[in-house]
Amino acid sequence: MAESYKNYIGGEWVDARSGGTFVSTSPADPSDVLGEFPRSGPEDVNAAVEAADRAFQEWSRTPAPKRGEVLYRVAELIQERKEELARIMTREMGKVLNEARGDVQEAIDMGYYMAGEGRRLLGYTTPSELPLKACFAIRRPIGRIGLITPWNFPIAVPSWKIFPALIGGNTIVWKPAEDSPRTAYEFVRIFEEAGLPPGALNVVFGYGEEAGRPLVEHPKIDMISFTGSTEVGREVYTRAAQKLIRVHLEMGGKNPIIVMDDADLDLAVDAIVWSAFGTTGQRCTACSRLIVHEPVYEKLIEQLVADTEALRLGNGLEPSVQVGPVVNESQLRKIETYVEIGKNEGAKLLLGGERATEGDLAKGYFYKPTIFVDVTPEMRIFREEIFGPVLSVVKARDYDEAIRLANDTTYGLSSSIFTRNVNLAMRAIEDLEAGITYINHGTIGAEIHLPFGGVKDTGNGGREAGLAAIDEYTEWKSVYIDYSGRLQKAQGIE
Ligand code: UN1
Repeated sequence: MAESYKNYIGGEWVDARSGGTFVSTSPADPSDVLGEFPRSGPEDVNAAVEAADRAFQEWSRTPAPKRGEVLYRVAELIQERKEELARIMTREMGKVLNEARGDVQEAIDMGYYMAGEGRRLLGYTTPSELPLKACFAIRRPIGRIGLITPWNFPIAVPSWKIFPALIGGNTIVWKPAEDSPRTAYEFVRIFEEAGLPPGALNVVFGYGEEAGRPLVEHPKIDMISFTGSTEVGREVYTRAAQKLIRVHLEMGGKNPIIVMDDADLDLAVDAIVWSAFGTTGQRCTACSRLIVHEPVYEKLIEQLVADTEALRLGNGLEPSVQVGPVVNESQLRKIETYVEIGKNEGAKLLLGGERATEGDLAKGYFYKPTIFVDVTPEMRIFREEIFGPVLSVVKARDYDEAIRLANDTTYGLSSSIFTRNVNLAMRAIEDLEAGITYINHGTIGAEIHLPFGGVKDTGNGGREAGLAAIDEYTEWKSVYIDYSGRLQKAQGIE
């Protein structure tokens, strides 16, 4: 029997009103069950939003430095439980233990960072155009915020949203991905233990259509922050537009690495392997397009294939494993479909291109790291996000062509160039159309105190993490204090 877990609403642990449940299992071995979770619907979402609404008065009026103290305790507890959380994460969504630790570390970092923001939350003062009048701008909470988060960073990504939302004085209803509810549960327990007031953070488990959609549409939800596919994000945006609320979207990527002929090839290969096949290619920042300057093409590919072939697949709990399973069966099918599409489009499959089924791998959803060459920009494997261990390689004659190819995408999250030429590196920072550009580093590994997000169809203009997070989760109020004792009209009106 699977252990059963509940929603967290107004500080109480409760079942779904319908009594429905779903089960979370390990992608490395589906017989390993992580628990049974409430399959929430509109009534549960409504109860959670009402709880967030009731909690708002108190939490939003708690001085920000005091809110920060709660966040600080949360970060400390995550730190204490880092290993336990990482192990549950690896079991539940498959990423290798080392990477799961990194995922938890992002939450620790974000917790401390935003706890400190409680003593800043800086606004500004500025002179008035009139005498005897003061002006300043302050940050106010937005209200009740709905969060919808993915399974691929089941603690890090929620932490990028929850910590800044809380420090800003908002209350939250969170709908975590149905593929990583147990990890979400463990995370929420820590907020409870740290003494966050009831209702400030509520969690409803379940599916997008059943629980996510009513959250987006709920009249008392003042903002939605969503990380996931561009397809779903577009729907969230459209529905939320009816209510004219703020929507933060973090979506797909088709992130390129450019390797120029003067690059350190050993370094480039290490970075490509890490960016394309780390987290089994399931990062929104993963490198899925490699653009290689012709003179080093043969050499780079040879080395890349050798290193990729040597990667060890398996259960991420084993320390020597480098690549875990993909998250579930439907994701596995999607990858298989794209590999067939790539072959039919005429790309040349150099490596992988099939499930890995040796020994224990047969139990789980393992897919061999896959490399396609002779890819052209029209091909779907060059254009569409696969979210798996599939890398498409193209050749470029020179820097300008490499940039053109890199930018020939509807996405714009991360990007990278390997070159020792400082002029080219600086030009690439200007030329690459992306929210993140790395020089001599792969496309993954963003740090939490810098803005994170992308251009084009990757987002809708916002950024999370860094100082940008404070802007996302607060609203500006401008204040004018006239101490002249007479009616002074602005804009010089007599
Ligand atoms: C994501 O894939 O949704 O930059 C987030 C990175 C990580 C975060 C990825 N720090 O790869």
